[in-house]
Amino acid sequence: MAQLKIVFTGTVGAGKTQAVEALSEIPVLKTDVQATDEVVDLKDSTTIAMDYGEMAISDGETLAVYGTPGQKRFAYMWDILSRNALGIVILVNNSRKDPIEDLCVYVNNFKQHIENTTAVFGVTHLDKAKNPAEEMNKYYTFFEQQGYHYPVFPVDARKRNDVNVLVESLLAMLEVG
Ligand SMILES: Nc1nc2c(ncn2[C@@H]2O[C@H](COP(=O)(O)OP(=O)(O)OP(=O)(O)O)[C@@H](O)[C@H]2O)c(=O)[nH]1
Ligand SMILES: [Mg+2]
Repeated sequence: MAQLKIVFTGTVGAGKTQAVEALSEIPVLKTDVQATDEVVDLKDSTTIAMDYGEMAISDGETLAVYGTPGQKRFAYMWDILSRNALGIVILVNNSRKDPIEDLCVYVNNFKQHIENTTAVFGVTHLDKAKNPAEEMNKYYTFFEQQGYHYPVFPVDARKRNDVNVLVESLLAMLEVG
């Protein structure tokens, strides 16, 4: 039987590895190495190939949860990991200089996969903002302007409940679809 899988993608430091760790019921297979170049200012390690975890969903089925690398130099993994995924979760690090531009990079790169399946969006690092609700408004407005009918949620990738909302929402959309 084909593996049921979803894929977390998005910018460097958005919390993809953290999200897979928050969700997974098995020890996460990680390919993080010590960060170099511009990533070093953000955090100690970065994903070079993938994160892999698993979680139980309804009917005793297992959902495979993959995280992609964020860095564009490892972008060849994006397509490989997304093949046959049920849907894509895009995480956006709101504390970066231009998170909407970041978001566009991933929407464009995963366009085909998103069109063939579906997507949900999670905005992370909102706790660093003075007014998180106001920050969220810029995403809602942007989605409306673009005609994107995808859910977008404020999330903290360190919190399982937050990340689970993304997964539940993606699975619910697939059932409806
Ligand atoms: N303050 C804060 N920290 C967060 C939030 N979400 C994630 N983090 C932290 O931000 C860092 C994100 O790191 P990773 O999970 O390695 O990010 P990644 O998206 O896998 O990054 P790459 O693999 O390098 O592309 C971790 O230290 C998380 O604990 C959030 O909402 N707020
Ligand atoms: Mg990572």
